[in-house]
Amino acid sequence: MTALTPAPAAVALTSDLTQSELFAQIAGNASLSASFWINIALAGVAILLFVYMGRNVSDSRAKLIFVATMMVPLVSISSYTGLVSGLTVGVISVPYPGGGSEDVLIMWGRYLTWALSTPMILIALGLLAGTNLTKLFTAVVMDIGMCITGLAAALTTSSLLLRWFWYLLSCAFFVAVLYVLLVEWPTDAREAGTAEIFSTLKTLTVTLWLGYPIFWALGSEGLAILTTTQTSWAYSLLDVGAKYIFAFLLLRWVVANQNVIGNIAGGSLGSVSSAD
Ligand code: RET
Repeated sequence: MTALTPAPAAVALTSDLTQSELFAQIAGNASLSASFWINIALAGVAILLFVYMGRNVSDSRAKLIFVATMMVPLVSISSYTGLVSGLTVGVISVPYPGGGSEDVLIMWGRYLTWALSTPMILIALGLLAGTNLTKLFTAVVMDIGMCITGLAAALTTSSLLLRWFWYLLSCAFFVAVLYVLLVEWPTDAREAGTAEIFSTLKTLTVTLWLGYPIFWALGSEGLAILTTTQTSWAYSLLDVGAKYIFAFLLLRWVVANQNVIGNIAGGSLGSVSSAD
């Protein structure tokens, strides 16, 4: 039983906390915990809803879009379980500009799991736009680059300058993703006959995704204008729109327009539809 009992929440924030102490820190902060639990609950509802919505999908491209989109709440529920259990959070000493440092709770699991969930969002969008393999590959690898360098920014403790250098590198990867989303795929979607829904999802995605680097910069891992709890809520709320609302709008359209999806030629990805 003692192994299951959390350590007292009053333990000070230091970089040598055990997993149970981290768990207790999180459990002791009702608002921070709620920012995690709300996503576990929403991801659970989304998974069940999407399985139900996809019950009659028969077109193979539509099925592939479903699988990619289903992965988003599946990764999310795993990601937030990692955060709430103290497994994927840690305390690091973030250096100050003038020397010295402050111990900050970081949610590094978020960046790690984004490297799995965001490519799924892009694969779903690319399939919807009927893009080719080159552009899909470009968007996905640039996106993974963005997440991993974002993780590096959050974990670097040796130098404040290098933390922000990682941040800039991550932004550079992000610009490539934005280019594909804003310039390449709208043209592809016009040809595929999916321009209208693509445009809605693109606007939702680009707007919400821009919030992540902004809140990183303002948050506890960046300029510390926001507290850890406020930063966590910002990410959690962005997640609600960028994952569940995005996925619902996409899948609802796919179910109703399987004939359009089935007719997408899709450049070098054309075989997706004909391989069945
Ligand atoms: C970081 C910090 C470094 C600079 C940039 C970032 C961008 C993050 C983005 C995250 C999107 C996450 C989503 C998750 C859904 O599961 C890593 C915050 C550019 C765009 C949509």
